[in-house]
Amino acid sequence: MANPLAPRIRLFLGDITTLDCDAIVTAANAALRGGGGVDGAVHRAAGPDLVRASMAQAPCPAGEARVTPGFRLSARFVIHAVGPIFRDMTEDKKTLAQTYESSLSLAAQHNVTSIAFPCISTGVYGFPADAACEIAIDTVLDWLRSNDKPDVVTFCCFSQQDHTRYKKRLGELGLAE
Ligand code: AR6
Repeated sequence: MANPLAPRIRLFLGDITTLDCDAIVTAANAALRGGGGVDGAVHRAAGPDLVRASMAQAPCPAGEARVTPGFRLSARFVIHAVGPIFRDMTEDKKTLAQTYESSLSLAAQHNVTSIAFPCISTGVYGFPADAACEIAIDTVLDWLRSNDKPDVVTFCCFSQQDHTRYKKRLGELGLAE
């Protein structure tokens, strides 16, 4: 059965920096100084102004997010979201959900129309991918049920495995494309 939120959810496989979204989220560290993984790709694509703008807003504890311009990216904004370094499922689940909520809240404050999320914390931060997928989708859906902005949320998966995982979960919720 189709989910009424279906028009507001997209799934993409590939590099988040290529997306034509109003805001893209990067999986940052607390110092907001750039790094590897998706953060490395975002900083390379945005150019050196990004690290100056992000570090000026550090530190950013896990569960929180900060916003900067997108500089050379086509995205108007980059949202620097710091997920938990995985240690304990009960605690870190809450922090990961807060990371998504903080990003969505900042996006709404900036009237963002479309936003793309990578799979936060599932790379070097080691969060188990199945649980992270469930938290990401559930938190975004909860937000969209009670907020008009952002209009559209894209889950950006970089691996085929993540894409399959998200597609399955979204399909179970009547949200597959
Ligand atoms: N586009 C979309 N997703 C990507 C891309 C890309 N270009 N490149 C990698 N991913 P990670 P974390 C996926 O390690 O676990 C950085 O050094 C990747 O496949 O980037 O939150 C930061 O500065 C994975 O699914 O982020 C922090 O120090 C997901 O992005 C630390 O890593 C997240 O993996 C944050 O660790």
